[in-house]
Amino acid sequence: MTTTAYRTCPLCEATCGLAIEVDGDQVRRIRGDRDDVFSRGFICPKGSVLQHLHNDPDRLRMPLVRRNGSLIEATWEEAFGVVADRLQPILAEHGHYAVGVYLGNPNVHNMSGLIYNRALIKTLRTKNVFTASTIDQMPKHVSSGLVFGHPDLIPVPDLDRTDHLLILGANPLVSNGSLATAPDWPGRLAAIQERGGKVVVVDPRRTKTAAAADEHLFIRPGTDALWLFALVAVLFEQGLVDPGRVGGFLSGLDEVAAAAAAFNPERVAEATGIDPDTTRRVAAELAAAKRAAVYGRFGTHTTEYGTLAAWLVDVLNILTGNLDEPGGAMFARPATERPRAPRGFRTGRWVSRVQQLPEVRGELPVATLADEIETEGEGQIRALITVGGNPVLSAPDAARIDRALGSLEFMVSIDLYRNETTRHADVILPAPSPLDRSHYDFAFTGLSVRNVANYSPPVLPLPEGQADEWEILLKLTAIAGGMPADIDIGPLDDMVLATVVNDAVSNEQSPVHGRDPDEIIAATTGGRGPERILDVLVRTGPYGDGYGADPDGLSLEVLRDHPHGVDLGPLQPRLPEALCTPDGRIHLAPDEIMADVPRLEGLLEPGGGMRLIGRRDLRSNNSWMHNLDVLVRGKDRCTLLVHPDDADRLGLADDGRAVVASEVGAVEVSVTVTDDIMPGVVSLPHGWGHDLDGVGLRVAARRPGVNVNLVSVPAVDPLSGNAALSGVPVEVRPA
Ligand SMILES: Nc1nc2c(c(=O)[nH]1)N[C@H]1C(S)=C(S)[C@@H](COP(=O)(O)OP(=O)(O)OC[C@H]3O[C@@H](n4cnc5c(=O)[nH]c(N)nc54)[C@H](O)[C@@H]3O)O[C@H]1N2
Ligand SMILES: Nc1nc2c(c(=O)[nH]1)N[C@H]1C(S)=C(S)[C@@H](COP(=O)(O)OP(=O)(O)OC[C@H]3O[C@@H](n4cnc5c(=O)[nH]c(N)nc54)[C@H](O)[C@@H]3O)O[C@H]1N2
Ligand code: SF4
Ligand SMILES: [Mo]
Repeated sequence: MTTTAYRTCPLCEATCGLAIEVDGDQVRRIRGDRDDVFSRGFICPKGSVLQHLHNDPDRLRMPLVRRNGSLIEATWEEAFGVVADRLQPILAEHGHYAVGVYLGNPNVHNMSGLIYNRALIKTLRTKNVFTASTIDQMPKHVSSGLVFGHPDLIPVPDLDRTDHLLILGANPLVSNGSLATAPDWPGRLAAIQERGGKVVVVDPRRTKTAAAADEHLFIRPGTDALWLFALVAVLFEQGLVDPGRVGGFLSGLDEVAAAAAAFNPERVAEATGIDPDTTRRVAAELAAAKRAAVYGRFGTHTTEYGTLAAWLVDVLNILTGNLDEPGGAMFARPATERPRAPRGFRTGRWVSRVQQLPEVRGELPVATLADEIETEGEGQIRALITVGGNPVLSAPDAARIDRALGSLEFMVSIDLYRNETTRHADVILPAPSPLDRSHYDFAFTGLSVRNVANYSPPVLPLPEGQADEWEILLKLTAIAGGMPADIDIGPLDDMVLATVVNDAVSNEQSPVHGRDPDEIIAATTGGRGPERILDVLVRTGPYGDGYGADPDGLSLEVLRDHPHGVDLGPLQPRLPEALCTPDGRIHLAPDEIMADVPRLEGLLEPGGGMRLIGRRDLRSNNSWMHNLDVLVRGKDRCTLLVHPDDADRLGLADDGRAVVASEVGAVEVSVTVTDDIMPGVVSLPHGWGHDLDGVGLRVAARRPGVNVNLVSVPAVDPLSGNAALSGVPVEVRPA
């Protein structure tokens, strides 16, 4: 008998609802869920083939343990036993910092990761915590932290009500969006145009999004901060600054005006490649639009000036009166939001040992992970725990990371695969398939262009003997805390729950403030694991039932009764109440950021030479999904895009071979000559390079592609520690 299960897709930030036809333990078909309150049937090629991931014979179903150099299948008991035997002596002898942690991107798409990684890190008490955030969006957290007081107060473009959208460094028609959760970007952007609005895209490549937009401007990679500053300068110069309602709680306007004056459109033209008249017109159109939003993403953030650019996007939204207004840039209000104290935000509470790079949100830059493993001395990383990630393909100077991981005394990974990174592990603990676990988007409901809440139970039961990911994480937590490997983790999970409940009852702004924690725990549903924590978070959240306070409010039970999600309506203005700065004001000109502005002067002198940027493909997802034949078949997608003028000058031919070399490494690739890319810039996608020894990805190995991060340099944005993956200086020559 075929039944239909409803499940939010966990692969990317769009959070599409899937309708999954199941027959026994077999998935027959996956379609977009037309009744999903947010995605309304939208789906991309990846979501529709999740069953291929589920059925992939290379996906790990048993733990692997290294014996005599090879990774071989073992029981869970054996695997956890090895972890305890190897990890505990390292902790005892070398202390907490000797164990590092790397958390990959899939953790933010996973309830277990989002709740239980914290317990592991707290128990380890290591400062050597690295996540995919510092090869991605960390600059936005820093600018939001400094301007609004909390790193998660990230404004999103109100796509469904705006009349004018200026997009920089994002290609949502392919990526399906990031830091702006919206299933069906293609439909939502087309709707802006249909209602008479305008979409402008600024990108060194004519992407699918750029091609669909009303206007596309080529920009020299890495120079967004200069150009955004020029827009700010025009607004002040032309008297177009009008912050509107937020002007009542805004500081720093004069400092920004003074700083912007140095970056007028004429001065930045050569470096950015955008002529002054165009810059002035774009600024004027932005100011004139009734409801406008500026949105900057991956390409804007992953440069050495990422925080400045992230900040300037918010500055523009504020100066044009579009912050916190319908149709502008607004703040989501997720159903699991916790009350936040107005404590403000700071970074650098500790620094990395080798390069002295500041911690941000308790994390150090992935770009310095290899330094911390390879440099001897007190605090050196000797053991590493990786959870769902692949730094050997995703982090800069990948060859060095690969070497460094090979030199560790001990490594344990939780992953679906023996990938380029986990092949270095001594123990790999298999995470369940996405169809075997439940789902709720704690992270992306906070970045959503509409407030929704959507819980999905597992589509298929966890196979006999497979541990759920939260159980694996709690077991590692117990081992990190010095407990024996065979310990019952139940009581530990009860402690995790108790912490969440105690936080709620002790918070004055919580609807359960002052209530008896035991009474709350007794009334909580969901069983052990993340569900009951979700129940507490939703019920004590802004739309919750408050355990009786609002009988019509949300709870896990209500979410279970709504398999297509609960629509909580369009975004609402949230300022000044939501601000977390100690003085309750928006800090338009934070000291840390103003002190970084002079560094931009160095960017005004355009250096010669070629610049390397990345690109995404609809059928890829970072370094994974390349093992699914349905997604990778067809022509090679890991090719170097080169402009015809550059091809002529450099002696490169379409379909010919080229070498791309940087300070740290070189790769050889096939060339695609196209005028979709601007002169002086070449593009290569990331996540490829599956031809390394010991990788258990047989389909991917047949079309390995090359690892672009063998060429990416480990330079960082100093304020956020984020890697400068976009605009890498390279030399390109015929192979
Ligand atoms: N299909 C698919 N979807 C994905 C992913 C995937 O791998 N495949 N990955 C997911 C993840 S983890 C993320 S973070 C999101 C990212 O999603 P997006 O933020 O949309 O990122 P990209 O698609 O990489 O688009 C970045 C754009 O920036 C441009 N660019 C490069 N340098 C510069 C610059 O200096 N200035 C400007 N203005 N533009 C520049 C590039 O040409 C590119 O078009 O995508 C997610 N969705
Ligand atoms: N040059 C360049 N480099 C980039 C980028 C770029 O555009 N250009 N993009 C960057 C970005 S935005 C990101 S987010 C990073 C991503 O970098 P990472 O997070 O390091 O790598 P991913 O490819 O996302 O990790 C995929 C691994 O997670 C595993 N996995 C999937 N689901 C689960 C799960 O539920 N549990 C567990 N335990 N494991 C799971 C998969 O099996 C796979 O092996 O790469 C960055 N690197
Ligand atoms: S757009 Fe993202 S969330 Fe939607 S189906 Fe595709 S991968 Fe899944
Ligand atoms: Mo990402």
